[in-house]
Amino acid sequence: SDIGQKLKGYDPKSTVFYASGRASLETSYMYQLFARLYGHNNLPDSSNMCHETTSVALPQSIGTPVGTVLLDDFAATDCILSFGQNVGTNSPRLLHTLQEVRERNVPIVVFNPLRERGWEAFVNPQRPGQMLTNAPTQIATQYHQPRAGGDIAVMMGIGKVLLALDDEAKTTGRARVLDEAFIAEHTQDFPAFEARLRETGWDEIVEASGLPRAAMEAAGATYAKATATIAIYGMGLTQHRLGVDSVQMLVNLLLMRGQIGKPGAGICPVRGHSNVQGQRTVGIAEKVELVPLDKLAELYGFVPPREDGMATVEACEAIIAGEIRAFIGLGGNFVRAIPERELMEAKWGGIDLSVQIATKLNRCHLITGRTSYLLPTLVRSEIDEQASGPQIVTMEDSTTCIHASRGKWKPAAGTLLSEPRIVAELAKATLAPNPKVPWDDWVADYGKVRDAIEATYPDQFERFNERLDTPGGFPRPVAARDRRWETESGKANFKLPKGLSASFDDGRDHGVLRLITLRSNDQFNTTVYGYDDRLRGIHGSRMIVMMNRDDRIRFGIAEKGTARLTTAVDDGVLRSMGGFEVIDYDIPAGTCAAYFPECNALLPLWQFAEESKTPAAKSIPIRVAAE
Ligand SMILES: Nc1nc2c(c(=O)[nH]1)N[C@H]1C(S)=C(S)[C@@H](COP(=O)(O)OP(=O)(O)OC[C@H]3O[C@@H](n4cnc5c(=O)[nH]c(N)nc54)[C@H](O)[C@@H]3O)O[C@H]1N2
Ligand SMILES: Nc1nc2c(c(=O)[nH]1)N[C@H]1C(S)=C(S)[C@@H](COP(=O)(O)OP(=O)(O)OC[C@H]3O[C@@H](n4cnc5c(=O)[nH]c(N)nc54)[C@H](O)[C@@H]3O)O[C@H]1N2
Ligand SMILES: [Mo]
Repeated sequence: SDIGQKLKGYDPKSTVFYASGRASLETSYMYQLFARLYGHNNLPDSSNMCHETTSVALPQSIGTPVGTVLLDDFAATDCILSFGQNVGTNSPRLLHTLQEVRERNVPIVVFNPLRERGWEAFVNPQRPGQMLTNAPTQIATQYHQPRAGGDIAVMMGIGKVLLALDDEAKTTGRARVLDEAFIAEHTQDFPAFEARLRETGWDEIVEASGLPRAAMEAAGATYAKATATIAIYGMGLTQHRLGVDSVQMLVNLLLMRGQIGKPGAGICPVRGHSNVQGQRTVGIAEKVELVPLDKLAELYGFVPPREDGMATVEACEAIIAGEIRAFIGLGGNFVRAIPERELMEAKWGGIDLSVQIATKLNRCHLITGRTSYLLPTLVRSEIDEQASGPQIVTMEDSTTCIHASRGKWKPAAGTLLSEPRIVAELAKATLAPNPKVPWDDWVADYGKVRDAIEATYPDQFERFNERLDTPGGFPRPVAARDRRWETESGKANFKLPKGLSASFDDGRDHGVLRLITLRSNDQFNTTVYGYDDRLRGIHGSRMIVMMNRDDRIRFGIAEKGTARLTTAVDDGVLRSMGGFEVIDYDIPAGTCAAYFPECNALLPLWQFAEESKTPAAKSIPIRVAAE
């Protein structure tokens, strides 16, 4: 109630309600409604730092903010292309699916600057036979190592290869490589895209991609033979200056061959948090166009705020400017996950009220506002007992399937409140009573929240409560899957990339490297469990820079020597960290890699993807000096 008292005293627009991607659909729905009843759309979430690029790119291209692939499609595919995703470390369950795909001898073509072990060989711990013989499944059948931010060029190269093979097929009368019928019926702007492919020279492509032409020819030839192709991608595409263009280029490649909206094919962004996609689906979004505000107004009898709220980068800017009075974090570790760590930590004290709803202590909880609350909550595996009995919560996965989850364990403490309960109590303490918003009934029976979600999104959540127990979850409808394109043109759009390099413009300054920040298997985002990166063979420390040997020698650093990294931008701010051990790694010259979140002090807040504002964490311009 103290929190409610304080919130009542602020201008709602000077407060921020952050969400990490874990809260259930039920909690998320209640949380966004709380924010709007209170009077703002400042609902940044972790996806602003993650797949926001996807949420901007895909609607322009194919009219949906989410991927089009279902798990079943993997059983029907005969080719997989993967860009900028590290399956072994970050999505080991998908590795099991890929193992099955490989057992059908399907080619998997991987593009990643680093040689990631998880893509190379996999021994399935759930298959005792394989553990005994120790004969790993080879996952990637082709492995190409472009420079960081080189993917647009790579995909231009592959597109050129497809055109050349198609020209050849036309003259020899062999089967066409392009799906002409699909292009004519379903797409727009192919001629402009084709012209761009033809006029872009191989020299530029080789230079910007960091790959030899033969690599793109090999990948293109494999893709040209396939009948059903899935394109997988992760942070290696989304976290770049031209991240949106990179994702759209991948869609272009699929459209050329009609690979969207048929079994075994499609675009597959691999998400991180368990419900990060679902939170968006039920209204945690700062952009009002993504939210059915009229429906909320009608259901709950209020006037929702109509102007866009702050996403993560804008929230950081406002905190730096001292404009934010209160910050509520529904999970997550905001201060550690965002760029510009030094300045953000220093400015956090200017926030009057800081509230964290969390299952685990994290560093963010030690950095406090003038008044701070840490509200511990149940974790999903714990039994959530409410007035109507034990409760179920739901989530949406990367393939738009809705899953139910029931807690199994006795809660860590009898006094722990559930997330929906905490959100309801905060809302009740802050807002004037509104008989149309039955917070207590919702908490007593989460099924009633699901009814409210269904009432708000009738097309998406038809018969929500009835379908909870569908094995494998039930899919939300995605129009592009049925080749319905909810774009302005009513077609799928070929989009022209703004440049060949997705990274910053380095003006060919060979003193500046592109620093990729990435994860190890022994961490979940900002929670670091241990200092071993088993899959990369790195042990005992995370203050490591993985560097090409020639670069290391060029910078005069001894083998396993120490170095200082300094961000190479002229904005008057010194961002510099020492004490990194430099190790020789299989990575292209000009690109190096180190761990997130340790390196976030090096990432300028204004270095983000155009349009989506996803921080460009996959190429920080840095200079390296021996220490
Ligand atoms: N164990 C574990 N699992 C996790 C997480 C975790 O922290 N730990 N985090 C979760 C979350 S929130 C997310 S979003 C996902 C993230 O999963 P991923 O999308 O796999 O993210 P990253 O580990 O950041 O690494 C991306 C990969 O892209 C490569 N890469 C970097 N730059 C480029 C580039 O320019 N081009 C190409 N082609 N590749 C590039 C890197 O070498 C790396 O292998 O994982 C989720 N799963
Ligand atoms: N440099 C750099 N920066 C990055 C990235 C990068 O690759 N490089 N990746 C970005 C990405 S992809 C992401 S998603 C963000 C991650 O940003 P966040 O989502 O903010 O960070 P997490 O570490 O996932 O948050 C974990 C905390 O959430 C709480 N928590 C866990 N489960 C629950 C739950 O069920 N309920 C509640 N209430 N709390 C819970 C715990 O207290 C835990 O400490 O970081 C981004 N930042
Ligand atoms: Mo993420």
